[in-house]
Amino acid sequence: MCKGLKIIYNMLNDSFRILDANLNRASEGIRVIEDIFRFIYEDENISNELRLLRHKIRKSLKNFNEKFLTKRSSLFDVGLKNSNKKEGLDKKNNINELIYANFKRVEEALRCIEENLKIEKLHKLSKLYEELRFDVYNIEKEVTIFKSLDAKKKKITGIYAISGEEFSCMRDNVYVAEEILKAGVKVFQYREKEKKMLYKYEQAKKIKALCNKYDALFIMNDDIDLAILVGADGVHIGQEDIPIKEVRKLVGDNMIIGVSTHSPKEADRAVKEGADYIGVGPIFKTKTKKDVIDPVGLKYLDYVVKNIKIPFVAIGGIKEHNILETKKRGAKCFAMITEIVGAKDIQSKINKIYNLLNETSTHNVFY
Ligand code: 3NM
Repeated sequence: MCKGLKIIYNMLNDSFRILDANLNRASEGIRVIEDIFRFIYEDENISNELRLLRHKIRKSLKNFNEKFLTKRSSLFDVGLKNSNKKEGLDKKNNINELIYANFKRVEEALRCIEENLKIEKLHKLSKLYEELRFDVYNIEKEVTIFKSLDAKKKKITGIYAISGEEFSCMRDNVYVAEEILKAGVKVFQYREKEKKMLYKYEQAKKIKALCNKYDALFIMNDDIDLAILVGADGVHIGQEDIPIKEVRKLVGDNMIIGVSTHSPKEADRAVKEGADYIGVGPIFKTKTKKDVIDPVGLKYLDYVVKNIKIPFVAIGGIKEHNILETKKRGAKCFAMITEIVGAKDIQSKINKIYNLLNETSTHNVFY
């Protein structure tokens, strides 16, 4: 068909060419995000939600497939010329940009379908597309929360420092925290069991600001109210604290939740209940925790390395002289109180530990 005839032919034809283009646009856009969550983040929930949505979209208009194909006219698409002209403008620099752009593409496509179905008097289908568009808005929010938690979880590596003013050789927690952060530690947990609330609140606020300055995570032990007040990145709870799902209700979607565990059963339960990471200990003997059980040793760590798929932190009696034993067994994150806060020169203690960890790695995995 010559070009002139083609134009007239298309003008005489309804919205089916638009519907066809946007159907492809929507499902291809979903596929891009779906594959990122399937193959990069390996997240079963989000990739499956996207897969189901893609199928729903394809299925909803499948009766029109033949009509779509007869109206398709890709070679005469004036948009293709324009798209080829703006070479470079469509660059994506990272996965986040790719995800963002494709969500917008999908939302726009669904709106186009919704509006054009109205012209075709397919009102029921149009309503369905409105619903699908809202489903996408919702998945987009889930994805944003997922990425924010994922970025936090990725920082659970190397040294995980915990406060303990009574072991800090008369130094205040805020001073100790800054020494730790200056040395490059990326996770700091504020843990003070005996201190008054106001004292903890004041210190936590200052240390949270320091964590922001040094780009580190600030985790609050036990006190969910303080965690919320100071805008902590996470909260860490024990076996006898309120259940994870209730904590989640209080702290919202954006905080990671860590749970102390001491046995395979506790680890499995914490994962099932939605913990973002677990503490695994006590690996060695420790006097720091008042109500702590006898060391569970490296055997429990072996179980976790083999069976637990969320980040975990080895804890309890970890020192410069025994940290490599835990590392050899597969731990990647090491929590310490006394070894660090009790060191005369905190920065040099941390440097020595990082050197040890890095010397025994094929590349610098730790700061
Ligand atoms: N939790 P240190 S052991 C806070 O096994 C804490 O869950 C533990 O202190 C657990 O590094 C522990 O001084 C104390 O031994 C860790």
